[in-house]
Amino acid sequence: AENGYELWMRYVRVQNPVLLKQYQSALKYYAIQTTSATLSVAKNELLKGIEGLTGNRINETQGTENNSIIAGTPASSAFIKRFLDAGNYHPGKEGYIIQSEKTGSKSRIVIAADNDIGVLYGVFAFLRLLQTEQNIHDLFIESSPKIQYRILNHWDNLNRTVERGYAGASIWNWHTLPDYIDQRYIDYARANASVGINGTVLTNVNANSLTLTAPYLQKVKALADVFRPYGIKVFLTAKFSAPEEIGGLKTADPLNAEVKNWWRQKCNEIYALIPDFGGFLIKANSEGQPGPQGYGRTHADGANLFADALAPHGGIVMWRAFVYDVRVQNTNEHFGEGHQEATGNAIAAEDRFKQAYDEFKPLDGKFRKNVLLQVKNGPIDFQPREPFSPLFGAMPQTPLMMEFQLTQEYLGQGTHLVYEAPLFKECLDADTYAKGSGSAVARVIDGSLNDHPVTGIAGVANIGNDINWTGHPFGQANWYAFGRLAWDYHLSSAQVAEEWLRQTFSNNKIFIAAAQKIMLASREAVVNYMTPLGLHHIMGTGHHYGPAPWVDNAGRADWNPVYYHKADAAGIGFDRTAAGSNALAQYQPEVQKQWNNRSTCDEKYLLWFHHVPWSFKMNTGRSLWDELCYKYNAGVDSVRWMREQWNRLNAYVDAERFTSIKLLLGIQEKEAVWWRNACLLYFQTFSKMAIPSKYEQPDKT
Ligand code: GCW
Repeated sequence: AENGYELWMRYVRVQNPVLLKQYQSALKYYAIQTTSATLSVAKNELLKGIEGLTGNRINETQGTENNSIIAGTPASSAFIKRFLDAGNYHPGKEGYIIQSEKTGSKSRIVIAADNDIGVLYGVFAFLRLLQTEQNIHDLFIESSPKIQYRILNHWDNLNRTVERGYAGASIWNWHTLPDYIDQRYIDYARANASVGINGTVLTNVNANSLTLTAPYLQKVKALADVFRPYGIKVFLTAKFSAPEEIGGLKTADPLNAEVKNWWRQKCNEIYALIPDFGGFLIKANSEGQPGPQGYGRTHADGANLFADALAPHGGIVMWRAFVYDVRVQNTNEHFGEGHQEATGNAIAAEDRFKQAYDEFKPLDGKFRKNVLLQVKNGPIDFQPREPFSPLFGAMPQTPLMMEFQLTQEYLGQGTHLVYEAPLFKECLDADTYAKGSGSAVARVIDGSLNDHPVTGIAGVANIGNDINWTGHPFGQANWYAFGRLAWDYHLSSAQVAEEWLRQTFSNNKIFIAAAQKIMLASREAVVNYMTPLGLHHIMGTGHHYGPAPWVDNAGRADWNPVYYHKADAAGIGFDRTAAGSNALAQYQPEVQKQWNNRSTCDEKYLLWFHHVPWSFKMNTGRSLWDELCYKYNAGVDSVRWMREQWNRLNAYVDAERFTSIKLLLGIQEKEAVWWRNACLLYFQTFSKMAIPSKYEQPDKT
């Protein structure tokens, strides 16, 4: 039975008879010199893929036979060297070329790269063509990634719980490592390489110092050895207080000589085991994590401590910008493994929206060259819709990394079908105006706007040890889309969805058209039934599941939903104009202009920036209250529509996955109704207006 384990690498026989014939006759021989571990996994993948897709067990040729596929680098193959020289091609560090090549009566397919990893990426790209049933005559494809570090962040704890994970336990079995290598580790590496992901942070940002002790470093080494052939570097999270916790020092002050030396030694130890270790991801002075501020130092002092220790080995520091309310942190030091939300000591924080900018903007230019500042896409926390973080337009001297969240913490977790590519693209395409119009967030991230040579993008993984890896079968699409967009953010959401569907389920046109529509509608649906018109952070506190706009005692002012929606008799929304928190001032003037007037502000973001009267007239002519009712109902209607559409597709999908998705959509509909009813009934206690009779009337139970 199909249980989803194979992800998008199923390699089942091509259904289209014309294409099957074409593939079978074009792919008779192969020539790949396996001069490295990477080239040998490339060869194995190619043969496995072709055999599954075409039924051909193709033969090796030393020469350049008709109907052969020739793959390699100038170093591994004289043919490839001539080919690249003749065309004056330079695929680059990780790029590849796939080309149909005809000499006399011979017709061949060439996969050429400058480096071995480019060959592997080329092989996966070629298999994608077959899996998605593309014509392979007259190929001419050149591709290379736009962003250098394309990384998954696992929020996995050493005890195998996964913070905000909804797909089972951690796939890293620390208990049986380093001696036992689970096949899953290899398939994980294959899946990542197939979409160009080239790094993985194995451990939670709420870090555990034990990770950096000798026994754990042996386990990390074992994983690094598995991943290396697939071009994947391993990274770890470093706990700031590790020198005290595991090093026996009295301090972790980043300017202390012993502390500096401790980290230098620690890096030497790591690199002796893992020569291509990627570096550290660090969460400091945020939500109770220790950091430089605890020693009277700045984030730059902290990041540079690690940067200096890693620099001799070529490693990088990814320093997170997700910080808020340092004043609260010292009272709540019990974050960490198992992460519990703090209680008590609510401090009336001012606008949390502003904090990352307030703390980091003054440090622009103060970081070492191998530090990247990792910024969440929005200013608060992975909500269904956020405006882009103002930091993207404000730190020209610092390479900024994007942090997206694949795991659906605020998007229905493991039960809702939400395809996130439109969310990612909305942020990447947004114009920061940092250097006038055309300064898209994507150009900040890819380094082109401010000429940064080191660039990166991260996705918080949605992977666990569930058979299908991601819990919800459609969660796989978010992993896939992250990789594809990290490689090339110009791909459209529709195109990525189609590719994924064809490989994961079926090339049937009726199926693809319907399932793609479901995917493309799903993000706006979740915005509408959870947080329409710019509402945000009104979910249940702690677990973050389900609606709880009424909560006002979450332990910290800035965890309370009421702090974000500010509903009262006059209206609803957070005034972030100059009359309010003035968070808008953190954006470039052109962006401020788009959002600072409630009559012209894009209604998607309206309640992010304005406290708006209930009777305010919206673009549709409806009052704000009516529009809110309309949007919540539209969200519910979309899920009902998604469900109906899916139910018609049983003929095209295997029973196991069809049924699982069908049942999950049933839950999603129930919960969309729950969100709508809870939110409208609660907000109604302020608006005192009736829910217009044209809408379904909420059941008050
Ligand atoms: O999204 C929030 C989560 C925390 C998480 C934190 C962070 C890892 O609720 O569980 O901790 O952000 O990104 O650091």
